[in-house]
Amino acid sequence: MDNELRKTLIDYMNSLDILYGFTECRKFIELYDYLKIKSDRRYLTEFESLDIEDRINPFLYLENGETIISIAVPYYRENSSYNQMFSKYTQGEDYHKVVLSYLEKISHFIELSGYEYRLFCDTNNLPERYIAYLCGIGHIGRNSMVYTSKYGSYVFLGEIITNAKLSMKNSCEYYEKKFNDIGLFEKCGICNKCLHRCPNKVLFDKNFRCCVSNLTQQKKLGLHDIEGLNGMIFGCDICQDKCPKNKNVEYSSIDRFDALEFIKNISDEDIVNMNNSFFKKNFKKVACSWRGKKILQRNSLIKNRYNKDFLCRLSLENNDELNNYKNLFLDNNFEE
Ligand code: B12
Ligand code: SF4
Ligand code: SF4
Repeated sequence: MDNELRKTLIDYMNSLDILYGFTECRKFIELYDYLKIKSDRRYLTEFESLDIEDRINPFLYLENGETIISIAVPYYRENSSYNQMFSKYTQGEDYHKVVLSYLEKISHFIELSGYEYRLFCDTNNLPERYIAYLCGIGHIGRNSMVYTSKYGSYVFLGEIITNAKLSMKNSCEYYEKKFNDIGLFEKCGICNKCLHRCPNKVLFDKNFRCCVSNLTQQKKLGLHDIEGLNGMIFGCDICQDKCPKNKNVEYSSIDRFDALEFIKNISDEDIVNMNNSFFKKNFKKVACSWRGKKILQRNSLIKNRYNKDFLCRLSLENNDELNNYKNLFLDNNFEE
């Protein structure tokens, strides 16, 4: 074990308002059956790889990996819930950039010590929540979120895989047990609030294809999905906001996550009518732009599907897809 580097990293990470932990780099074999069952039941969202090896094998990312460092970056700011149509995580600066900037600062010390490393946040197939849990960052709730005791579940996750030895090794039995323990949801106790408050009742069998967050990000929606958006433009926070474990948690000290001015005041009409330059100037800074302008406009239109005045005011001549939705909603067959 490189104790000196470990100490340097711990000292440095303690100076940042984030949480962190270390686990050995290994194949997460204990996840195989869980992921296979999900795949067989066709419960995978389009954001998950069909290749299980890709999801459980960190050596595909760094062949000689020894350690994974997981970090949890808190994002809940006092003004995070400004705009109820957008999930809290999309109202400030794009978290991919923010988390990456922390990972880069931390990995600087690894580089100085002559080791190799790879950085990840979200845009990878590794099980980031499971890794955070193994690193001791927190527990996993019945809503599948990683909960920290300081910031609740309002944290983003990021990882560094390195060939520096910074963590202890454990047996297969240890990991089997760690994985099976998740399913006991000991920290949740008898609570099952999130299961019942989830608008689409996703959490009973964890088919996240019907999750509002997933639906708002779909390029194509079926008619039956329209109600499933639950009036949201992007993301969903209900299972976190209703959770008692998120009461009285600390706010994040990272002001980069403050809700941006444009999103605080934007109206549904502004969204449907926005042009490319408005989208690029504003939405490109936040995390809900990655699927493009059209899905935000469509979701805003769907939110207002029973508001005939709103629909009639819109001029969507140059946009066939939105126009089709508008005509569908104005059709008498589409009544509340
Ligand atoms: C695909 C994806 C989604 C999909 C599917 C979500 C899902 N729950 O699977 C959709 C689009 C719906 C989604 C939504 C959201 N997401 Co998302 N998403 C991902 C992504 C890219 C992959 C997740 C994945 O592999 N899911 C598949 C399942 C199998 O894995 P899992 O949830 O990690 O589950 C593990 C444990 O929870 C545990 N487990 C759970 N239940 C049980 C039950 C039993 C019996 C057992 C034994 C184990 C067990 O085992 C699993 C093993 O990996 C990750 C980034 C990444 N690479 O990990 C981000 C990630 C999970 N998302 C994140 C966030 C913030 C969200 C949202 C809150 C965004 C929002 N506000 O709208 C919601 C939350 C919805 C929810 N309640 O989970 C964060 C989570 C941070 C945290 N504190 O947990 C991540 C880690 C991104 C990041 N880098 O910060 N997301
Ligand atoms: S994010 Fe919303 S739709 Fe998805 S599981 Fe949580 S409450 Fe349900
Ligand atoms: S609402 Fe209750 S069951 Fe759901 S994650 Fe929070 S404590 Fe657990």
